[in-house]
Amino acid sequence: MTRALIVIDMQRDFCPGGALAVAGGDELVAPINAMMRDFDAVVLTQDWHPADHRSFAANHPGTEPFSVVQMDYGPQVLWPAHCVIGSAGADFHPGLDLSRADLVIRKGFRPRIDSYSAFFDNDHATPTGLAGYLGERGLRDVTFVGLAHDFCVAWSAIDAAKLGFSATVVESACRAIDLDGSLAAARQSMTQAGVVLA
Ligand code: VGL
Ligand code: ZN
Repeated sequence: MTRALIVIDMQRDFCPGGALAVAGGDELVAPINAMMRDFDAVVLTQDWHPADHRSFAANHPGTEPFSVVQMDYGPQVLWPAHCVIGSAGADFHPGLDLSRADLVIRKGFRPRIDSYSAFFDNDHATPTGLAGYLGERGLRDVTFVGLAHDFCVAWSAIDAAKLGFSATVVESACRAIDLDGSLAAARQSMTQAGVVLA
């Protein structure tokens, strides 16, 4: 038991028609379902925000979505409200095969801090518990797919590599938001961190 597939944020709000839609996000459902068979374990992440979350532009009067503000943990992009706890938009895409998922990691539920990575909040310090889970199960080789390539997938893969996991991103099974060159920057950061881009 060594290889885990980590499926990042395959939720309605990140797919076409959703509140923070990533172009082509729904195209990933079938290939990701097919990939699940090839791994010893499957973990899903679920972006899961309270309505008053500080990553939402609506909670910073006078700001627009996709602008950047300074938070005490660093710069933060302000997003349209998305993946609100209990809303339909927070559900997984209805086509995603949930039967193979051993674990669902929810993230972003603390109102004052965002959490792109499956491993840590955006302070890079508050853990989600995923590293402990993978470690206890002996899953040292982790492959990332899902949404969005340049935010939650990239931050997760970089943290995995920094934590000593063997980390791969299957780029054909990811789609990007691509805000001001964020995909190119994310790919460079991933490569620098030792993430394999497959
Ligand atoms: C994500 C922005 C805000 C992601 C989540 O899944 O990449 N991006 N929340
Ligand atoms: Zn979010």
